[in-house]
Amino acid sequence: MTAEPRHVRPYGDTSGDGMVQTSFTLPVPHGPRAEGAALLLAAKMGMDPAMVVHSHAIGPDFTFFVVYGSVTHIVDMADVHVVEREYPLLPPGEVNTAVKRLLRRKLVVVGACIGTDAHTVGIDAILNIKGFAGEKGLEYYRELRVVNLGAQVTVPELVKRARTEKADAVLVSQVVTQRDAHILNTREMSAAFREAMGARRPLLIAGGPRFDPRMAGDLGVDRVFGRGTTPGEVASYLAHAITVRKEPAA
Ligand code: B12
Repeated sequence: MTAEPRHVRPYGDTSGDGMVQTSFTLPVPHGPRAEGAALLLAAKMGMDPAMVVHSHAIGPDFTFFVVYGSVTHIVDMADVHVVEREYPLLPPGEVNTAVKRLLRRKLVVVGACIGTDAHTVGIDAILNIKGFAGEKGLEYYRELRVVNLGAQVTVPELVKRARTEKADAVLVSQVVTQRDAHILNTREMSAAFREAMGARRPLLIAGGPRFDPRMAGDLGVDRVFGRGTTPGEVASYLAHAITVRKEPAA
């Protein structure tokens, strides 16, 4: 593998030519004026030159565009700040062994979609035995006990159930992001656990396609998982997190 370059630009036809493609909708009827507006927007976004490679009407008053062009911007890799996985990916057998050794009982996971969110496919992909992307879900792990509460669970209900089940970890999914519902709901959830249980609260994990893993602190949770998360990543995180709690020196 060659060393990472310090400054990068997108690659289209030739290295560093800056070519990108983007799509958006404008509230303008389909036609030449709409295409002109799309190109003006593209120029303001730093695409120069840019061309509309596709446009079509969405009803009488809107137009959808795909615009292709070269961006003038350069990314300095020194300015990139992301959350990188700081724990190893473990196969299910090793997760089970770690849980058994550290807890001497099953680790209890309570999962739910909170608020009005009814998008259960994501949390099911992580929890259900059939799993996701070729990996089995958490229900497959012998040393994990999974309680999946499903959709539209209120925060008080979640806290109550987590207590009853003696949850070690609470996993919430938030897919709808309209009016920042995912952020507000997750903050409400973490505040409720802090108020009800203080330092004895379970691990709090939030997930969904529009979360940024860097948001964990701001949301008051221990970890945030974004789009494309696999069950193995979550199970390995659980093993890592309980190790840190039980054996801080490790
Ligand atoms: C299927 C679907 C539905 C189904 C949901 C069925 C179900 N039982 O889940 C139905 C038809 C019910 C539905 C309804 C609505 N939907 Co919808 N829906 C989708 C769709 C097409 C796919 C979502 C999906 O299943 N993805 C597949 C899963 C596997 O991916 P995922 O959710 O990202 O999950 C992964 C990761 O994010 C992560 N993850 C997710 N949760 C968690 C949790 C934890 C703890 C962890 C660790 C990881 C994790 O792991 C998963 C695996 O990698 C999306 C569009 C899209 N293509 O994404 C719209 C979409 C999410 N829906 C949308 C909307 C607007 C709605 C409605 C409001 C529409 C309406 N006006 O009625 C309603 C809302 C209903 C409600 N009360 O929530 C919007 C949301 C826009 C926004 N900014 O908020 C989207 C993006 C469509 C769009 N482009 O407009 N929807």
